[in-house]
Amino acid sequence: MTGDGLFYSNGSILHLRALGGHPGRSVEQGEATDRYVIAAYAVPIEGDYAVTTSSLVAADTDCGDGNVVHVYVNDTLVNTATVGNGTTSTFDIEVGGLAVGDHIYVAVGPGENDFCDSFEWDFTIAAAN
Ligand SMILES: [Ca+2]
Repeated sequence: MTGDGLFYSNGSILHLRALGGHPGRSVEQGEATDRYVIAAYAVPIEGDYAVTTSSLVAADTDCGDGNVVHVYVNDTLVNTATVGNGTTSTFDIEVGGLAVGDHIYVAVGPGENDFCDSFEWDFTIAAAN
């Protein structure tokens, strides 16, 4: 994964890096929708896929309510994990057979607010071909 230093135009610090990031603001904070950071993976070879060895740490324990993780296959939500402030959760899921060009999205959102929502994460998109 590449790409960092993206800053949200309303002054929030939404950004995503290979090993962590920070979501944007929430509906409760006046946004039209909760602002997620999203990693997208295009399936290169038909086969069975899974998200494995996943972890998300809501790393900043100073304040806030933690984070929310959603895993989508194309437009279908297949897994959700809530990660309380200062805790770690997994979001492993076997997503089954996918075709070339299908996408797996892993999205991290703010929950009720984006206060102290810096997170650390890791996961693998595994193919059982
Ligand atoms: Ca939060």
